[in-house]
Amino acid sequence: MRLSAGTTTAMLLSQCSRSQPLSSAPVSEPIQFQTYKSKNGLLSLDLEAKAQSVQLGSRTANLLAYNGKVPGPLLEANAGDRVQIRFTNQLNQPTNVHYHGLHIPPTGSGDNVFLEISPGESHTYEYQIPDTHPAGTFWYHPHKHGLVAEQLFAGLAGLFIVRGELDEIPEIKAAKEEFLVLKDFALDSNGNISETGHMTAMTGRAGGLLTASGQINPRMTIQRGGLLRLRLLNASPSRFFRLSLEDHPMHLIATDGGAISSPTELSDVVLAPGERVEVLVQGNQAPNSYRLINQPFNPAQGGMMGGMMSRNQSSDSAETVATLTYEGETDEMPLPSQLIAVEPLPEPQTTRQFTLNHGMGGGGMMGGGGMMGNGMVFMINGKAFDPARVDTQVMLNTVEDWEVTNTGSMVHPFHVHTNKFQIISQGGRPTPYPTWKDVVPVSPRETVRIRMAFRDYVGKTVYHCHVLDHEDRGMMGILEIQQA
Ligand SMILES: [Cu+2]
Repeated sequence: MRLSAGTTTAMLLSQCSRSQPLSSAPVSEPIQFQTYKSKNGLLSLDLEAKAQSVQLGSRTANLLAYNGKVPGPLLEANAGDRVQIRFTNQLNQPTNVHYHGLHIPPTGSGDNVFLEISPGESHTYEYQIPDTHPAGTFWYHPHKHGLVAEQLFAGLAGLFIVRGELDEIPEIKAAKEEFLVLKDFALDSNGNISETGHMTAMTGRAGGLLTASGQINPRMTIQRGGLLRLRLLNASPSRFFRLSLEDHPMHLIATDGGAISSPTELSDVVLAPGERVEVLVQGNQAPNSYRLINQPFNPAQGGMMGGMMSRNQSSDSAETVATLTYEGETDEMPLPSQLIAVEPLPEPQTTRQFTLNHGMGGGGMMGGGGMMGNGMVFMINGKAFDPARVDTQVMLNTVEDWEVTNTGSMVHPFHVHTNKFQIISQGGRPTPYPTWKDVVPVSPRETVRIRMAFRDYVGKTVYHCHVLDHEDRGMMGILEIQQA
């Protein structure tokens, strides 16, 4: 799969990274979250989206926040719990809340992205997390079509942790836990979100200020001999991250949809927008400081777009996103040998094709002179999103393969709501072992084959590109899951 392919690139990168400038802000305070946990099987809270002044390092930033925090509060529930979120929209534009990665109903007051909550209005989200739901790192963010990139870029995102079987594995239970919400910002001299310029039509908005859980280069600690469980979320609307931790390999234990079968050692991790991983780090080095480094990563491949993307993302040098320091000592904790078995999905009944591309509004495909235009439209199978059209109908309790082909010039991270999937092959290479995913980056000229079982819920949901400017400009389709 992609992660192991990334390892090879990482070895090349680590060779060139030594000659590359590395910028590090001073190490700041440890990460602190406002946390809401479920009690007696119920996670209940008020959640408000509102404009808010927030401190980002030395800058005061005028952002949009959930409950005054950027990132929003950390929500934590167990498989089987009920969730009640009394949401109020105090923004000056419509919004809603998407529960990214959760396997819950896409309809009613569940993970319903067709809801539109007007300024000043409230809505109570109410649903049950199934008993069989995997433990994992999920998140919530706005999903009102046309405004998603703008609202997420301004700060509206938070973690939603589901606890379960993975958390009960003794080595994992004993590990210290850190939550890194990786997010870029672009601020003008007044601390307002800057105009992101004409290129965002193409590449998606990105900024040069990199934050980890709302801080710049926060301190994380590990005990000598101990284990650190790092949960990483890329909550940026279009920026990719390529992360490595100095002198410490990362041991992958979970992908988007939960645990993998056994830990896999990685020298670096690539995260497309929307993706998550969980890794274990062993405190087996000298008790110094070690930087978690983001290498510049260019998601556009080849040609002219490559140069444009790197300028737009203004990250020509590697940057420290967090710093690991040693504190205290413990008896040496081993890595777990087994996690949660991931069974391959059964053979599909149906195979479908999806083509990702872009063009100019009004029909003509993009020409050399047209690519700066604001009329850029992003499409799936030649069609831009239409809320009144069902693009794909599937039957409940069936398995399908989707072949997603990118005929455009930028990477498109393909995301499906409601049901997670397994990557069968990528660019013709079979995936070495199954993992649970809900976002997969599809490179230009590449086909990715994913396999999905439609379980438990009927109704309309969506699939889309997680470069959210692309989604807002049409790269989304409606999936209807029908009762057999
Ligand atoms: Cu895209």
